[in-house]
Amino acid sequence: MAKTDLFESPDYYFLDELLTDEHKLVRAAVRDFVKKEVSPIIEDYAQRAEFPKHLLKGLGEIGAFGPTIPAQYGGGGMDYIAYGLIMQEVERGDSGIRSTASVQGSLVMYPIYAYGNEAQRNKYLPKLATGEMMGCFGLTEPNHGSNPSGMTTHYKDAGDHVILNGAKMWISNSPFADIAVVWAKNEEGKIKGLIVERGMEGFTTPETHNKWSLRASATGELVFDNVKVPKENILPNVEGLKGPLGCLNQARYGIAWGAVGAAMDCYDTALRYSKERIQFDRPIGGFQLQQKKLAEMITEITKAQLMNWRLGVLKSEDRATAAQISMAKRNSVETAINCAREARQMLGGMGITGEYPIMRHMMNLESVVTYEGTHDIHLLITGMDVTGFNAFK
Ligand code: TGC
Ligand code: FAD
Repeated sequence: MAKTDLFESPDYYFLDELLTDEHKLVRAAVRDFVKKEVSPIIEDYAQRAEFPKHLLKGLGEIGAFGPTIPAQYGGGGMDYIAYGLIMQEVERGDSGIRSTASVQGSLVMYPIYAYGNEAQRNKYLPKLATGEMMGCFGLTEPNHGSNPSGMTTHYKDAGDHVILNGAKMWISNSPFADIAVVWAKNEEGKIKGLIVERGMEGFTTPETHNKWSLRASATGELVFDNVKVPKENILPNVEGLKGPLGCLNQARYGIAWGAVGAAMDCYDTALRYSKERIQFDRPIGGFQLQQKKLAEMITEITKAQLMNWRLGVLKSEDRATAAQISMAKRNSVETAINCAREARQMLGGMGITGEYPIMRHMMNLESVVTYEGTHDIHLLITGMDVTGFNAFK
């Protein structure tokens, strides 16, 4: 049954005063889209473990694909606060839908824009911006997750094309993507990015089933069995791990905002419930233990909102460091998971049902805390940044 979305956005420190009119307009359009198109249907799609493909066109229309890519390539040409707000609002609806937008904008459009040539930009970016063409990003392999530098997917020169072999796993959007930005080693062992197109012989994308998390997002593998990739599909302007990691900076930034959106939804749901649910002849919001949960949630959400806003300013000025982005991604996801767990308890038995969004957010966030660098990896990045000692090697 379609659900009515009663969300009211928490803004305890009047952060709206820091936003421009344009930021507020962008946010309003996305919030409206989520209330009308995502919230009413997302629970059913998640229960059925199905990605709501019909949302792609609308996501393109609200500017969720490539908000910071210049308008001449079909992107939104917006700043990073606008990008963050879009991700916040989309993930308020569902982390899986935000995943699709993150992958498309930050992990497919960004590398084509930043590392591609003009022909590649013109061929792919406008269609990716509207959602007419969808992409995915292949970095992780069965034996190389946190340590992508060990990847074994590789290609060999064969004249006007290369021959690609290997496999990627845990790839968001892979089952329906038209193209994949794939990171693979050349004959010198250097990591390069290639655009692999659906239909190329030897390229398959089996879907991954039985997920308890991100059920409304399609995840799969990328398998390359002697795939002939034209040389014109190799991204010319980057080499080495800094290529994919540069894309991850963009996506991790979006997740920092997105996860706070999920936290805001959990808080808002629990706050409303606490005022309506009567036990011992009074609303449960009147009990100190429930107030403690709500007070701690809004405190942590407000801290994360402030961190995101400041990071957005630094990012728009091109001053945000990768380590600052890691800190925000890690902090926001932790905040969101803790809010989801507390909010779930506040709803008692109702908290485990699909009548409310909390359990879905909670399960989704178990992926969000793992992908784009695990909680541990981001902690070690902060540790390395502050001490100067590398704990990875
Ligand atoms: P390391 O030796 O430190 O660095 C290798 C080269 O990369 C440069 N670099 C960066 N460049 C840009 N941005 C960053 N964040 C960078 N971090 C490092 C570095 O300067 C060096 O450049 P150069 O020129 O000297 O070669 O690399 P390492 O092998 O020790 O690994 C470091 C580590 C562990 C931090 C990194 O590999 C890592 O972040 N691992 C986590 C892997 C990860 O996040 N995977 C994500 C896969 S994609 C995904 O999950 C999508 S989910 C999408 C969704 O559905 O929303
Ligand atoms: P591992 O690297 O095997 O880690 C296992 C555990 O060991 C973790 O707790 C980790 O923190 C810990 N660990 C590892 N190294 C260290 C260390 N040095 N010190 C301390 N602890 C350590 N990847 C893509 O390329 N594209 C995608 O679109 C994509 N989408 C995804 C969607 C979903 C739903 C999921 C779940 C994953 C997705 N991923 C994607 C993969 C994701 O990025 C990886 O799962 C993640 O990087 C972790 O790799 P791993 O699962 O192999 O875990």
